[in-house]
Amino acid sequence: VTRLVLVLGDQLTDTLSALDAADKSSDVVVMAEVSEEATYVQHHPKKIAFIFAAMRKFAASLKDEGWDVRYTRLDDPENAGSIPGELLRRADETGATEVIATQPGEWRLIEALEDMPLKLSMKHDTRFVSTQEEFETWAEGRKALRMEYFYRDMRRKTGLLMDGDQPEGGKWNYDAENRKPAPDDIAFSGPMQFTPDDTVNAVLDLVEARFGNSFGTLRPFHFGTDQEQARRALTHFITYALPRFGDYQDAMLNDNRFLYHALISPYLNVGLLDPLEVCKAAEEAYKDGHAPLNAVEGFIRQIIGWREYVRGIYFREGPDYTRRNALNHQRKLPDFYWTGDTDMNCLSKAITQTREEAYAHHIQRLMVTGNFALLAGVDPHEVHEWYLRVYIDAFEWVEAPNVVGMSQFADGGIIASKPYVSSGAYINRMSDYCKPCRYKVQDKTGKDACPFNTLYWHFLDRHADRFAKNQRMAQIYANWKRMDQDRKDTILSEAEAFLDGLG
Ligand code: FAD
Ligand code: DLZ
Ligand code: SF4
Repeated sequence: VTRLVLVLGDQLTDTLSALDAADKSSDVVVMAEVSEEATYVQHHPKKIAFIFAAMRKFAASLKDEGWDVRYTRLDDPENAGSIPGELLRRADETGATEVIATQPGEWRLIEALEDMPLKLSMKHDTRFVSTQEEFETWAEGRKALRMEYFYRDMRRKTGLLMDGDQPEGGKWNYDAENRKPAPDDIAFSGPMQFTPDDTVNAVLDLVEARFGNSFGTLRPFHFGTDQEQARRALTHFITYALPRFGDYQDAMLNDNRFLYHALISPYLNVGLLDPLEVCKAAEEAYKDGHAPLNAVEGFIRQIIGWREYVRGIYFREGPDYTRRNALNHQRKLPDFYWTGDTDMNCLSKAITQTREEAYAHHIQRLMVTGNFALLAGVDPHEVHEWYLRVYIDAFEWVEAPNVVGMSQFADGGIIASKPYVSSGAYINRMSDYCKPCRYKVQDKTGKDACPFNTLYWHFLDRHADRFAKNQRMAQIYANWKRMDQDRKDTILSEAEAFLDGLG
């Protein structure tokens, strides 16, 4: 009997568990470009184009391998408009009554599949280093779920950068060596770019016609869209950027959008690159003497540490995670998140770049757009939707813990042990954004004062009940306490006036 094998737009891996469990000679692969997935949030057009183009190429490669693939294009007149709708249509067409699927990376879609009137065989997603079971075992009974300890277990499990049972170089984590401010000269021309081929061009036309009015610039489009291109992008990064990735991981520059970052998260997240393959290639560069330990350890930590850890948290915390709001923040997301139209240069630069590239690196996301939203008290659900929409690598399992947990502290401190907030001084130290800014980062009050400076204290003051007891924030609260009352009043009233101006 024929069964349907579902392959989603972020499951483009030939060793996918659903494909492994299927029989090429009798089962039918179902892939579909559907409006429900393309519009449940209004994604950046580059993100939709990337996924559709990669889906089309992956479907073609499955056909070449002998699979019977039923692929539905967005503009197909028969298109049922949703993943369950397409599965039901294909079930009618083939007589199948059973669907084999790999667990989707979002609760919404897991629930939609479970609600279908077809027998469902849901397989674990095996494209990760850790299993959910392993994560739950690790988390069980712990007071705090700190990434660092989970990461060490993943190092032991994979053997990456291990010297027997000890970490290579004697330390698990070289983060302290990864915080250099941006240098004047960046000796990396940026991530590998690919010229659109016929498949990509056809998708670009479709996306322009259907989603051209969404936030985000579609062309030029340079992302790779198949496994071979993704691997070339990885090799390019390892050869030219990895050696300096560690040093400048947290730096930001007006005139350089990528610094030494890999831009491989889109490829990893849709399955064109395998996390272990990526880490082994980086480890090899260390063993060959091509890249130093702080760079390679920092890079591997992001992938087998953070990436695996946030996934564990997403599935452990359940479907209501994106509605958490521990700090009770209610402000609407300021309009300038959609236009970049603000005098705050750091925000304007990060948002404009996001609109044009569908990409910003970690510190821009955390310490510029995320930091501002948190200081200003924006509703974390609105912040979550913004991130899910605008970044090419945004899928809920990875986006939500980073935004709701790490960046907005809306989960009450499951991921972050203290809120990621800073005044303008941090941004000034790590970037050259402040030089051309209309605000003065050195001014703490007054009409030219950097808004981050007043908002920082406003945040700490309004949440003192929660954070003043936090050991890691004691020094900051002691400074606030020592400040004379007039100065405090000025700071707080200027912050209020600024917030009122946000609407
Ligand atoms: P590099 O800096 O070169 O890092 C290498 C790889 O490490 C990345 O490709 C990524 O796979 C992994 N990685 C690094 N940090 C993280 C992290 N915190 N969580 C998970 N993986 C990580 N990453 C996403 O993949 N999707 C998201 O939607 C996403 N949203 C984010 C939202 C916020 C507020 C923050 C602070 C971070 C978010 N991240 C997200 C993590 C990180 O910013 C991106 O993975 C990274 O910027 C991708 O660019 P890169 O490939 O150049 O990364
Ligand atoms: C993000 C996305 C988009 C834009 N479009 C599709 C689509 O048309 N068909 C599809 O199978 N998947 C798409 N995806 C990816 C899914 O939204 C993703 O699988 C879920 O959000 C779970 O991570
Ligand atoms: Fe951003 Fe303040 Fe620096 Fe301007 S002065 S770029 S607002 S941190």
